[in-house]
Amino acid sequence: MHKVADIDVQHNITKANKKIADRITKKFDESNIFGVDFVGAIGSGKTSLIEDLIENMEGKIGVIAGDVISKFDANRFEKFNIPVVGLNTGKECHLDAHLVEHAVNDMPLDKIDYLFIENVGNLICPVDFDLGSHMRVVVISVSEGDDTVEKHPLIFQSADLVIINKIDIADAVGADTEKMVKDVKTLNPNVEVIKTSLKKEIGLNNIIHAIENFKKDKQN
Ligand SMILES: Nc1nc2c(ncn2[C@@H]2O[C@H](COP(=O)(O)OP(=O)(O)OP(=O)(O)O)[C@@H](O)[C@H]2O)c(=O)[nH]1
Ligand SMILES: [Mg+2]
Repeated sequence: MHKVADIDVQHNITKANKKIADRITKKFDESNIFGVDFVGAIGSGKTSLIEDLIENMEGKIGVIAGDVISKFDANRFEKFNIPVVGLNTGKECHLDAHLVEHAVNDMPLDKIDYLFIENVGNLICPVDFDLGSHMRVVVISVSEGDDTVEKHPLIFQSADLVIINKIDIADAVGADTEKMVKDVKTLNPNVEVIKTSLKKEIGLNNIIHAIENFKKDKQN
Protein backbone atom coordinates (compact mmCIF):
# COMPACT_ATOMS: atom_id res chain seq x y z
CA MET A 1 0.00 0.00 0.00
CA HIS A 2 1.19 3.52 -0.77
CA LYS A 3 1.47 5.90 2.12
CA VAL A 4 -0.98 8.77 1.82
CA ALA A 5 0.35 12.18 2.84
CA ASP A 6 -2.08 14.97 3.77
CA ILE A 7 -1.03 18.29 2.27
CA ASP A 8 -3.10 21.26 3.32
CA VAL A 9 -2.80 23.10 0.01
CA GLN A 10 -5.97 25.17 0.30
CA HIS A 11 -4.94 26.42 3.74
CA ASN A 12 -1.51 27.49 2.46
CA ILE A 13 -3.00 29.24 -0.58
CA THR A 14 -5.52 31.26 1.42
CA LYS A 15 -2.87 32.09 4.04
CA ALA A 16 -0.49 33.40 1.35
CA ASN A 17 -3.41 35.30 -0.25
CA LYS A 18 -4.31 36.92 3.10
CA LYS A 19 -0.76 38.16 3.57
CA ILE A 20 -0.90 40.00 0.23
CA ALA A 21 -4.46 41.23 0.95
CA ASP A 22 -3.23 42.80 4.21
CA ARG A 23 -0.51 44.59 2.22
CA ILE A 24 -3.20 45.95 -0.16
CA THR A 25 -5.34 47.19 2.77
CA LYS A 26 -2.29 48.96 4.22
CA LYS A 27 -1.66 50.63 0.87
CA PHE A 28 -5.33 51.72 0.63
CA ASP A 29 -5.21 53.14 4.16
CA GLU A 30 -1.96 55.02 3.53
CA SER A 31 -3.49 56.51 0.35
CA ASN A 32 -6.81 57.29 2.05
CA ILE A 33 -8.70 55.04 -0.38
CA PHE A 34 -11.85 53.06 0.42
CA GLY A 35 -11.75 49.70 -1.36
CA VAL A 36 -14.95 47.89 -2.30
CA ASP A 37 -15.07 44.37 -3.70
CA PHE A 38 -18.13 43.52 -5.88
CA VAL A 39 -18.81 39.80 -6.18
CA GLY A 40 -21.89 37.95 -7.38
CA ALA A 41 -23.58 35.76 -9.90
CA ILE A 42 -22.77 35.92 -13.61
CA GLY A 43 -24.83 38.63 -15.28
CA SER A 44 -26.48 39.78 -12.04
CA GLY A 45 -25.64 43.44 -12.72
CA LYS A 46 -22.19 44.07 -11.15
CA THR A 47 -20.87 46.17 -14.04
CA SER A 48 -24.21 48.00 -14.41
CA LEU A 49 -24.12 48.86 -10.69
CA ILE A 50 -20.54 50.16 -10.79
CA GLU A 51 -21.40 52.23 -13.90
CA ASP A 52 -24.33 53.79 -12.01
CA LEU A 53 -22.13 54.45 -8.96
CA ILE A 54 -19.48 56.16 -11.13
CA GLU A 55 -22.17 58.44 -12.53
CA ASN A 56 -23.92 59.21 -9.27
CA MET A 57 -21.49 59.01 -6.33
CA GLU A 58 -19.48 61.85 -4.84
CA GLY A 59 -15.73 61.24 -4.94
CA LYS A 60 -13.20 60.02 -7.47
CA ILE A 61 -13.51 56.37 -8.43
CA GLY A 62 -11.02 53.93 -9.95
CA VAL A 63 -11.99 50.43 -11.10
CA ILE A 64 -10.24 47.08 -11.36
CA ALA A 65 -12.33 44.84 -13.61
CA GLY A 66 -11.81 41.09 -13.47
CA ASP A 67 -12.86 38.90 -16.38
CA VAL A 68 -11.94 35.35 -17.34
CA ILE A 69 -10.85 36.49 -20.79
CA SER A 70 -11.15 39.74 -22.75
CA LYS A 71 -11.54 43.28 -21.45
CA PHE A 72 -15.31 43.60 -21.95
CA ASP A 73 -16.07 45.10 -18.55
CA ALA A 74 -12.89 47.22 -18.42
CA ASN A 75 -13.90 48.69 -21.79
CA ARG A 76 -17.34 49.58 -20.40
CA PHE A 77 -15.69 51.58 -17.59
CA GLU A 78 -13.18 53.35 -19.81
CA LYS A 79 -15.89 55.56 -21.36
CA PHE A 80 -16.08 57.43 -18.03
CA ASN A 81 -12.47 58.62 -18.34
CA ILE A 82 -11.48 57.28 -14.95
CA PRO A 83 -8.53 55.05 -13.97
CA VAL A 84 -9.35 51.47 -15.03
CA VAL A 85 -7.25 48.31 -14.97
CA GLY A 86 -8.60 45.11 -16.57
CA LEU A 87 -7.46 41.76 -15.22
CA ASN A 88 -7.83 38.34 -16.83
CA THR A 89 -7.98 35.28 -14.61
CA GLY A 90 -7.59 32.74 -17.44
CA LYS A 91 -9.03 29.45 -16.20
CA GLU A 92 -9.58 30.71 -12.65
CA CYS A 93 -13.08 31.55 -11.44
CA HIS A 94 -12.02 34.33 -9.04
CA LEU A 95 -9.56 37.17 -8.56
CA ASP A 96 -6.83 36.74 -5.97
CA ALA A 97 -4.82 39.26 -4.00
CA HIS A 98 -1.65 38.63 -6.01
CA LEU A 99 -3.36 39.69 -9.27
CA VAL A 100 -5.11 42.61 -7.61
CA GLU A 101 -1.87 43.88 -6.05
CA HIS A 102 -0.37 44.23 -9.54
CA ALA A 103 -3.42 46.19 -10.68
CA VAL A 104 -3.33 48.40 -7.56
CA ASN A 105 0.31 49.19 -8.32
CA ASP A 106 -0.80 50.40 -11.78
CA MET A 107 -3.43 52.76 -10.31
CA PRO A 108 -2.82 56.48 -9.70
CA LEU A 109 -3.65 56.09 -6.00
CA ASP A 110 -3.23 59.77 -5.21
CA LYS A 111 -6.05 60.60 -7.67
CA ILE A 112 -8.85 58.39 -6.33
CA ASP A 113 -11.07 58.18 -3.24
CA TYR A 114 -12.72 54.82 -3.98
CA LEU A 115 -11.28 51.73 -5.63
CA PHE A 116 -13.99 49.37 -6.87
CA ILE A 117 -12.96 45.81 -7.74
CA GLU A 118 -15.37 43.78 -9.90
CA ASN A 119 -14.71 40.09 -9.42
CA VAL A 120 -15.44 37.34 -11.97
CA GLY A 121 -19.12 36.34 -11.84
CA ASN A 122 -19.23 33.41 -9.40
CA LEU A 123 -20.87 32.71 -6.04
CA ILE A 124 -18.44 30.03 -4.87
CA CYS A 125 -14.78 30.61 -5.84
CA PRO A 126 -14.30 34.18 -4.50
CA VAL A 127 -15.43 33.32 -0.95
CA ASP A 128 -11.99 32.61 0.57
CA PHE A 129 -10.01 35.17 -1.39
CA ASP A 130 -9.71 38.41 0.54
CA LEU A 131 -8.67 41.16 -1.91
CA GLY A 132 -7.71 43.70 0.72
CA SER A 133 -10.81 45.84 0.25
CA HIS A 134 -12.72 47.34 3.20
CA MET A 135 -16.17 46.23 2.11
CA ARG A 136 -17.65 43.32 0.16
CA VAL A 137 -20.85 43.88 -1.84
CA VAL A 138 -22.59 40.73 -3.08
CA VAL A 139 -24.86 41.20 -6.12
CA ILE A 140 -27.42 38.63 -7.22
CA SER A 141 -30.53 38.98 -9.33
CA VAL A 142 -33.96 37.40 -9.32
CA SER A 143 -33.23 35.53 -12.55
CA GLU A 144 -30.83 33.13 -10.80
CA GLY A 145 -33.87 31.80 -8.89
CA ASP A 146 -35.12 32.57 -5.39
CA ASP A 147 -33.24 29.58 -3.93
CA THR A 148 -29.83 31.10 -4.85
CA VAL A 149 -29.13 32.36 -1.34
CA GLU A 150 -29.84 29.03 0.38
CA LYS A 151 -27.64 27.22 -2.15
CA HIS A 152 -24.60 29.49 -1.68
CA PRO A 153 -24.49 30.33 2.04
CA LEU A 154 -20.78 31.17 2.41
CA ILE A 155 -20.70 34.12 0.04
CA PHE A 156 -23.66 35.72 1.85
CA GLN A 157 -22.01 35.18 5.22
CA SER A 158 -18.95 37.05 3.91
CA ALA A 159 -21.03 40.02 2.64
CA ASP A 160 -21.13 43.55 4.08
CA LEU A 161 -24.01 44.52 1.76
CA VAL A 162 -26.29 42.36 -0.39
CA ILE A 163 -28.05 43.61 -3.53
CA ILE A 164 -30.98 41.71 -5.04
CA ASN A 165 -31.21 43.17 -8.54
CA LYS A 166 -33.66 42.98 -11.47
CA ILE A 167 -36.78 43.15 -9.31
CA ASP A 168 -38.53 44.52 -12.42
CA ILE A 169 -38.61 40.95 -13.78
CA ALA A 170 -39.31 39.13 -10.49
CA ASP A 171 -42.90 38.25 -11.46
CA ALA A 172 -41.89 37.11 -14.94
CA VAL A 173 -39.37 34.63 -13.51
CA GLY A 174 -41.54 33.69 -10.51
CA ALA A 175 -39.05 34.86 -7.87
CA ASP A 176 -40.16 35.63 -4.32
CA THR A 177 -37.82 38.52 -3.39
CA GLU A 178 -39.00 38.61 0.25
CA LYS A 179 -37.90 34.98 0.61
CA MET A 180 -34.47 35.94 -0.77
CA VAL A 181 -34.16 38.77 1.77
CA LYS A 182 -35.23 36.42 4.59
CA ASP A 183 -32.69 33.79 3.52
CA VAL A 184 -29.86 36.37 3.58
CA LYS A 185 -30.95 37.56 7.05
CA THR A 186 -30.97 33.98 8.34
CA LEU A 187 -27.35 33.55 7.23
CA ASN A 188 -26.09 37.03 8.11
CA PRO A 189 -28.54 38.80 10.45
CA ASN A 190 -26.77 42.19 10.56
CA VAL A 191 -26.16 42.66 6.85
CA GLU A 192 -28.16 45.27 4.92
CA VAL A 193 -30.11 43.89 1.95
CA ILE A 194 -31.27 46.23 -0.82
CA LYS A 195 -33.69 45.28 -3.59
CA THR A 196 -32.97 47.10 -6.84
CA SER A 197 -33.86 47.47 -10.45
CA LEU A 198 -30.90 49.20 -12.02
CA LYS A 199 -32.84 49.18 -15.27
CA LYS A 200 -35.76 51.13 -13.72
CA GLU A 201 -33.52 53.21 -11.46
CA ILE A 202 -34.93 51.76 -8.24
CA GLY A 203 -32.73 51.48 -5.15
CA LEU A 204 -29.50 53.09 -6.35
CA ASN A 205 -29.57 55.90 -3.75
CA ASN A 206 -29.97 53.34 -0.97
CA ILE A 207 -26.81 51.59 -2.18
CA ILE A 208 -24.87 54.85 -2.30
CA HIS A 209 -25.94 55.66 1.29
CA ALA A 210 -25.07 52.14 2.44
CA ILE A 211 -21.54 52.37 0.99
CA GLU A 212 -21.00 55.88 2.41
CA ASN A 213 -22.28 54.84 5.85
CA PHE A 214 -20.13 51.72 5.88
CA LYS A 215 -17.11 53.86 4.99
CA LYS A 216 -17.90 56.31 7.83
CA ASP A 217 -18.29 53.46 10.34
CA LYS A 218 -14.96 51.91 9.27
CA GLN A 219 -13.17 55.21 9.62
CA ASN A 220 -14.52 55.89 13.15
N1 LIG B 1 -34.18 43.58 -16.40
C1 LIG B 1 -33.07 44.04 -15.84
N2 LIG B 1 -31.89 43.84 -16.47
C2 LIG B 1 -30.77 44.32 -15.87
C3 LIG B 1 -30.81 45.03 -14.64
N3 LIG B 1 -29.54 45.34 -14.28
C4 LIG B 1 -28.75 44.88 -15.26
N4 LIG B 1 -29.48 44.27 -16.23
C5 LIG B 1 -29.00 43.63 -17.48
O1 LIG B 1 -28.36 42.40 -17.14
C6 LIG B 1 -27.30 42.13 -18.07
C7 LIG B 1 -26.01 41.84 -17.32
O2 LIG B 1 -25.61 43.02 -16.64
P1 LIG B 1 -24.09 43.27 -16.24
O3 LIG B 1 -24.04 44.55 -15.48
O4 LIG B 1 -23.20 43.12 -17.41
O5 LIG B 1 -23.86 42.03 -15.25
P2 LIG B 1 -22.49 41.52 -14.59
O6 LIG B 1 -22.86 40.98 -13.26
O7 LIG B 1 -21.47 42.59 -14.62
O8 LIG B 1 -22.09 40.34 -15.59
P3 LIG B 1 -20.70 39.51 -15.62
O9 LIG B 1 -19.57 40.47 -15.37
O10 LIG B 1 -20.67 38.93 -17.01
O11 LIG B 1 -20.81 38.45 -14.56
C8 LIG B 1 -27.22 43.35 -18.99
O12 LIG B 1 -27.92 43.06 -20.18
C9 LIG B 1 -27.94 44.45 -18.19
O13 LIG B 1 -28.52 45.44 -19.01
C10 LIG B 1 -32.08 45.24 -14.02
O14 LIG B 1 -32.23 45.83 -12.95
N5 LIG B 1 -33.17 44.70 -14.67
MG1 LIG C 1 -19.49 42.50 -15.34
